Amino acid sequence: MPKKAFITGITGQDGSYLTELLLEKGYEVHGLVRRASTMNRGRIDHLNGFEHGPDKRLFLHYGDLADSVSLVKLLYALQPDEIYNLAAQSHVRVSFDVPEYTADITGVGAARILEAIIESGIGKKVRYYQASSSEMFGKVQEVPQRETTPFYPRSPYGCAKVFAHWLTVNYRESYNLFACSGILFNHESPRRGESFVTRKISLAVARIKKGRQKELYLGNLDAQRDWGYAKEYVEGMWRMLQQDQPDDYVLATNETHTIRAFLEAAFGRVDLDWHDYVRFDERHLRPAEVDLLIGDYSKARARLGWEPHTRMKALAELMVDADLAAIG
Ligand code: NDP
Ligand code: GDR
Repeated sequence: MPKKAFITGITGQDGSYLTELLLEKGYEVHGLVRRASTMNRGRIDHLNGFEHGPDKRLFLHYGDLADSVSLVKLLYALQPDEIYNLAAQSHVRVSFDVPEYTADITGVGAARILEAIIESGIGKKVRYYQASSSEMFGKVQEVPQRETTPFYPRSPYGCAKVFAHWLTVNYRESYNLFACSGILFNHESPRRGESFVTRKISLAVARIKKGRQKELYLGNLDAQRDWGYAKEYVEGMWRMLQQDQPDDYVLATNETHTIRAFLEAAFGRVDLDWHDYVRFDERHLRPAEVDLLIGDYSKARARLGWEPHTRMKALAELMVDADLAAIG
């Protein structure tokens, strides 16, 4: 019998890479999808051979992290071996506009799925992954940030993730659940949502180069981020659930760069000077900013044998190349 995984957020950046990885490993993959007025499956469309063909191992189920009963019913019916909770309102700036909604989905959503695990009776055998975030570190307390660094979130999103993170620890300790949190630093790819800064930049570079865009409006260029490649990070998620004991792990590159440095690398890829195109728009500023993120992934290296391979410049270049190719 193939192992069975259930993924919330399967239509997102990480969900799509994780689905590819698990299908490659022979898993049967079940994903939770939201109903939307336009199709939201662009990132997993290329896998639809696994939905219909002879090797049918990908199954999509309508549901929502806001709907507890559907989660209990699904988990009871599926009896998965592994659950990856990747769904979230994941945009930090937007979380200031919709704090209650962000708390409900990004925070309480994790409570709903953890309770669904207990209620459906699968708690003894299932392994659970929670998508925690470096955004929980927020205001700098320690550099580089590691598993033991105190949290000081700076956004409704960060606060919601702290709630979900501690609840995961609590269910592990209260119910002996095999529950892990991956505290992942920013990870990007050609599948990154277009409103996150790296993808916004790579897409603009491609459009500017092809004469389809003139300017790029951004906010704070001084923030420093530890950017890795999403495809490599989903491997770390999977490895966490294959250990003998559940635990929490930081995944990062241990390098940090400003938004300016990313601009330099992305525009440099097509021999343009970003100063000629980038303009300031205060709408992209946040009421409170996270100034500096740099992660220490030594625990993941030692226990999981996990290493990042793609650093910022290579990442910027592969994203620009992908957007140039997609524009044609
Ligand atoms: P995305 O924003 O690309 O994907 C989010 C996913 O959640 C989408 O599939 C989305 O569905 C789904 N979703 C949103 N709201 C609901 C809901 N109410 N019910 C069910 N599904 C919902 O995020 P990423 O792939 O980048 O990130 C994955 C997870 O990891 C998120 O929890 C994020 O907060 C966290 N994280 C991400 C990091 C990063 O750098 N990428 C770093 C650290 C943590 P739809 O397609 O319909 O919108
Ligand atoms: P972040 O990523 O907030 O770190 O959260 P984002 O790419 O949105 O911002 C990174 C930094 O860039 C600055 N910035 C801008 N950001 C956006 N989105 N748009 C702009 O125009 C812009 N101009 C400057 C921001 O101020 C910030 O400092 C991401 C998300 O994936 C979270 O879900 C995840 O948990 C964290 O990474 C780790």
